[in-house]
Amino acid sequence: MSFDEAALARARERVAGAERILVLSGAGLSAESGLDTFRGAGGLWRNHRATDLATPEAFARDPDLVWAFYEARRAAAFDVEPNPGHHALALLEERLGDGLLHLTQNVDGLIAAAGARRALEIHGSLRQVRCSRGCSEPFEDLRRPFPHPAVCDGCGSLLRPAVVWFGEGLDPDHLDRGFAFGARAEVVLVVGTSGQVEPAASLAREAARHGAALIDVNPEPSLLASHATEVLTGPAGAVLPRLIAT
Ligand code: BJW
Repeated sequence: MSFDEAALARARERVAGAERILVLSGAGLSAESGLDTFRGAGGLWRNHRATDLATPEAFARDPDLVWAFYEARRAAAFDVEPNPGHHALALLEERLGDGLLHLTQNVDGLIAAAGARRALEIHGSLRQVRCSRGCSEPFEDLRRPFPHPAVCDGCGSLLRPAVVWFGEGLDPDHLDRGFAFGARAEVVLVVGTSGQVEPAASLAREAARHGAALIDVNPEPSLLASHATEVLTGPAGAVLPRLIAT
């Protein structure tokens, strides 16, 4: 870990003094649980272009390929445990109650497994599937392997993972809540995201624009670091427990 202790002390003071904290997390939060991130060395996209796997067009073209990718992701996510970074964020939620809003881009369910009850999964969940035509609500299906091809009871269209692909809108309620909360947050804590994907990154940037101190926890520089009040260069599992310690 290479951040300086003074930066950690300043960030800890901001977190301890804040009544409203917006958290934006990404794949790096789950890296220490053993899950791959998307970009960078060893990332999930290393053998494929994102557009070959994570778009509705890709699913329409080759549902078997897309399901094979998600089958592997589901198997990995269902087999791992939350790490100290997830537990620290769950503890912070318990401490702040309605004063904390956690928007996670992660689809692995690990923040809930750590005991956090109210994190919003803004890119969906690997634990759920849904009708690819959108005729009904997503529902939980943890079967392994998922019996693809399986079809929607309502309309007979293929079932797909209930995640948000490129070109698809996020839940407007999640966005409204995120932007509204961020506009009045004192701290926006950004953990384990490259900040390359929109509109997730804007949720953090907008909070900072409205005056929140942005604290970025990441072993590598992220696109959000230039907006940061404090950059804590290190892995979430090591940094977060110290950041929230009282
Ligand atoms: C650690 C660590 C450790 C490692 N501890 N850290 C504005 C401008 C330009 C483009 C757009 C725009 N608005 C919308 C777009 C288009 C597009 C987009 O963002 N494109 C960009 C790539 C340019 N966005 C969309 O299409 C979104 N929809 C939308 O906006 O709808 C309206 C609209 C449509 C079309 C046009 C305009 C508007 C939807 C985005 C959905 C993203 N979906 C995915 C897949 C989800 C399902 C799945 O999981 O398979 O979500 S893509 C993938 O990226 C996944 C992630 O949630 C997301 C973010 O990645 P994340 O979490 O940041 O991971 P990495 O790998 O990038 O970074 C990991 C970080 O962790 C690194 O920095 C490491 O250093 C760090 N790290 N170890 C802490 N131990």
